[in-house]
Amino acid sequence: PTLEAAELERTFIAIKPDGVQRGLISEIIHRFERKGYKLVAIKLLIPSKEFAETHYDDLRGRPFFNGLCDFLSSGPVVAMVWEGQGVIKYGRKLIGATSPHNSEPGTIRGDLAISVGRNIIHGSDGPETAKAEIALWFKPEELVNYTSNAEKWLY
Ligand code: FUP
Repeated sequence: PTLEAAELERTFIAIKPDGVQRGLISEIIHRFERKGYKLVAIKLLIPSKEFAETHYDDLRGRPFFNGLCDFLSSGPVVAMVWEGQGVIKYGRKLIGATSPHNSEPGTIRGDLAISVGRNIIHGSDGPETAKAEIALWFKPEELVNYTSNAEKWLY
């Protein structure tokens, strides 16, 4: 694909409060960075409970919904947008299965987490979700346009 086309793929990634409090921010960012993806937005914030409920809107009605939203709003979250060829699907691969019981060693959850309710990271599960989550968490002007020198080797 052309550089222009490749640039269009973006995903929303969040390091949840357990990941932040366990000191795993740099470890997680490192894994996306060294793969070759490009960070285009990042901020630290404590989401409100209501915001967490909006983020997880599709899980409303599930038995773990309330606890999940309490957890996401319990402390600082690192919200990010990562860009690159195939970043949505491959980002999920880097993250690993939802339950750390099933996630393979070598994945973020497989290497760093043990419980589904404390699985340290979120990643958009498809193009539509990615678009909606980026729009929910970031204002358009918070997405930074820049060229990284590494791109000429990766695209
Ligand atoms: P994922 O996309 O991998 O984050 O997984 P889901 O969207 O299915 O679930 C969102 C979050 O709900 C998970 F990260 C953890 C939580 N969850 C539970 O606590 N219990 C469950 O049985 C399933 C999900």
